[in-house]
Amino acid sequence: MHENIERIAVISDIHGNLTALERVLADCRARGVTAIYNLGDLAGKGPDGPQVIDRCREACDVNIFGNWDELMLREETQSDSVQWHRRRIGPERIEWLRNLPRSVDFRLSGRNIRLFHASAQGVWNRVYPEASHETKLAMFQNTDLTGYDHSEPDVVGYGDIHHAFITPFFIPKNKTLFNAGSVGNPLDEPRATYVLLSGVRDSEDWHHPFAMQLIRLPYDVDSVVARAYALGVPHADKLEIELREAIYRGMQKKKSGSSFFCGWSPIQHKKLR
Ligand SMILES: [Mn+2]
Repeated sequence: MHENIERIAVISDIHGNLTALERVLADCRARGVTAIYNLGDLAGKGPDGPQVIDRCREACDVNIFGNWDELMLREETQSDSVQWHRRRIGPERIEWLRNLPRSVDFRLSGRNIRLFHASAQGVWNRVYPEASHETKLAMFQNTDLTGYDHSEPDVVGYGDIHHAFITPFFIPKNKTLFNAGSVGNPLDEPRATYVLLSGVRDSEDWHHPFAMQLIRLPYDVDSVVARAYALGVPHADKLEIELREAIYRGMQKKKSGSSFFCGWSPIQHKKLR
């Protein structure tokens, strides 16, 4: 066992779910996590945006700007739902969101690691798990969003799609793309999800230990759903199905009465996550 191993939690897409965030932070403490990187979308959708922002400011070493963070900046938005979340967050937190970094780079066991919200092209450029190899390779390029100060990364991590994966490429074999999933609004399975990286910080040596791990945590969904209805969160009924069943709201179809039907199709995930 190398003595300088750091454990870095990569979390994303908390979306106002403080209960799920606290579950993840407790797990980080239990695992001896040494740094937490948050890839954005702190508020929106869930009930506790202000509390989540305040908690992340204190608990996360880095917070990165996501597409919902960009929505929170829009004073003139026509969306009642976005306005509801903006009002709750208030101007001081909105200014803090505005100034968050768009991308971050660091070294771990000889690898260049890069983290951003959605892609190297921008917070509204979404890359799905079934995207082409060419699209996935573009995630490793230096762009205006990532800046040009660092060499191109070996490992890229992102959030945005609420669907976790870790994919070491076949060609080129020294690249790995991963998605941290979503802490507070997971749409792959209804558990708070994050990725844990471990390795030696600032090391240039590829032979140092390196690991990537996907972590899924059950949490108290009932209390979050109850709070969403009590506060009058917009589209609380759709949020409930997302939290309980990991079915994205754009894919929920109402049948007779209150039962819902889901068909999974990549063509359908076009709306805001
Ligand atoms: Mn999101």
